Amino acid sequence: NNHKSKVLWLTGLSGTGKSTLAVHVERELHNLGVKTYILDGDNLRFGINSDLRFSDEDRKENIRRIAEISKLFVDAGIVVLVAAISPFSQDRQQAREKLSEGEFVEIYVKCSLEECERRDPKGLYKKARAGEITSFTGISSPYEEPLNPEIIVESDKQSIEEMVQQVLTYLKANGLL
Ligand code: GGZ
Repeated sequence: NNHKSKVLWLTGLSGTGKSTLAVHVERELHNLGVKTYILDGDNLRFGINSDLRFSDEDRKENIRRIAEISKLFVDAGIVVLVAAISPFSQDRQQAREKLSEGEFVEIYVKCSLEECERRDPKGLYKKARAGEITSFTGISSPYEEPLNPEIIVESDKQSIEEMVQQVLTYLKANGLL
């Protein structure tokens, strides 16, 4: 087992740039010769999680499965980047507890709701405001902010390069790279 394998768990509202940050961090890790795999909540919902919707229960099950899959990849010696809203503290905590100490790095990709709504890349906030989508995170479904994440990046204040460097600096400083 590669001692460097771990999960970088990106949590935050829809439209904060979790997936984008995951792709950019992955690129840097590749350059350092690190094997990685991205588990994107939105993508997994087309395959393994296609039976799940957005009720609290389904989100809980979504996160449980993503955490279990992450663990398999970590066992295989791979650095996993998870990009999922993962709105509930308890579910993120349970994901953390499936892994060993230091193997779970929670990254809060923070961004104001106003800015996420302004970006609205898929028009989902607009639909949520119009009531065409129910249980939408930040509008009609809760997002519980991480109280003690390993890393907080602010995508409405920092550039993508700054956020990537912050993540890499954290990993190096903590002997995880
Ligand atoms: C939140 C929704 C919803 C509702 C569709 N609430 O920004 P996106 O579009 O590309 O990614 C979001 C994705 C959220 O899936 P996750 O698996 O990450 O969610 S969770 O961790 O809460 O289980 C969003 C889209 O799905 N989407 N409907 N109602 N996001």
